[in-house]
Amino acid sequence: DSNDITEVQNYTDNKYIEPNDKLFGVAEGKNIIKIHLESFQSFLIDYKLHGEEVTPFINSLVHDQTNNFTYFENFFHQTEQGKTADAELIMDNSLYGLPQGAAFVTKGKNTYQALPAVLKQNQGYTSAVFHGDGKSFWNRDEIYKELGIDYFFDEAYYDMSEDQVIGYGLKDKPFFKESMPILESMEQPFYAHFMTLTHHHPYLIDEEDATIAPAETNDGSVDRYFQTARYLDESLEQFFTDLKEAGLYEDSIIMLYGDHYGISENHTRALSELFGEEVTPFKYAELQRVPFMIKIPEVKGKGTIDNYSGQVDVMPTLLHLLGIKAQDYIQFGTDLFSEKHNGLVAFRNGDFFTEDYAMVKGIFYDNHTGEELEPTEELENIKLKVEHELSLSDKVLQGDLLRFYSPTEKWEPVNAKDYFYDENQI
Ligand code: GP9
Ligand code: MN
Repeated sequence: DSNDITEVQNYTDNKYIEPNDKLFGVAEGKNIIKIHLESFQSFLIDYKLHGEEVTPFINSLVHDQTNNFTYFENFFHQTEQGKTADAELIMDNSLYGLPQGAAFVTKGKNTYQALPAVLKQNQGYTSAVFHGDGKSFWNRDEIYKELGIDYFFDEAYYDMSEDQVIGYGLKDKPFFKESMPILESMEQPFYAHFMTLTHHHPYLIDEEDATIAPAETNDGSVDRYFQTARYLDESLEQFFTDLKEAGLYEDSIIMLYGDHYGISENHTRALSELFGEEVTPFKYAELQRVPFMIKIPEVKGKGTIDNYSGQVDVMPTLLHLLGIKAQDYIQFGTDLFSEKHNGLVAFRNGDFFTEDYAMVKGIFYDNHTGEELEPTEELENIKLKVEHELSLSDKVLQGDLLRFYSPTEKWEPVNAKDYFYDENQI
């Protein structure tokens, strides 16, 4: 009830961290292009297989300062069973996913105050999701309406001929190619989310699309993981070229993120072989880093930033870049660019990382040496804080508490009935 939302609001209000003055509002009204790198883990960056870079284009975004990207090297995914859907939920709401199942499915009719709606109401943004799969996967065609997403371009908008499809759906290269004319016709400013698919378990790839040899661990999906990552990298390069040609590159915020791990804990034998060291539970937890990269128009890239952070931090960061105070909204994350950014990264199972410590499967570690630590009061307190924060986020979803919250005086609750994805939308 409304007491619960007050408890949550007090918590998030207290956790709120002031923006970095130099960046607050710098990107007001700019187009936002958000690119989902399916199953992409940070260890791929700069990784060399057979002496070759696997993802040379993404590496160049990280290292070539003239690209003006900022790369967060200690950014973690925070997803659970909802996988892609959890990543979407977390990043567009700054809430955690649920401990079991996918909130996208079980809480698909809740009230949300999600980024697409916030951007529309504050600065007149049009929002769209592009994805070469069926619209009902993860219940997207229902929950997107509650999130206030204006357009959803699913497989019905693409040429799904046999040679263009593999695994779950449309291959990434035709996906980006065919998305361009739709993007160009969109009303600006837009918030456009591109969700890739080819680099997805079990990492199937047609011979003509494979430009790097597989790894040689004898674990087929691990071996192919590098080939589909390369294909994704190439598709991204092509997309950036097309964005530049269309005049949509320079003046847009461009954001790339990995949604969750691609190699599960069932494959630690192969991973240990690849890394030449035993992939212990602590090491496996360290591998839950996914990339987060952002380019902001007219702002020089800051290179690589080592702040500990997670997907929950993305929405407050974007709000602040656009000049919207995140404090007005229920947000569990904090602005990545804030000098006092909160570096406690909570995982859905209660484990965590901080700059100095980690808890993995309930055991504490020194994050610098990887050595196990005896429990101390400090560590137990961090653990309790994480539990508390997750439980408050759960209350929001379980009790549908945003029904009782109005972020600003002008806020208009989203009405799912105003959204249609079934007809020809453009
Ligand atoms: C399906 C795609 C994959 O549309 O988003 O979801 P995942 O299996 O990664 O959660
Ligand atoms: Mn996914």
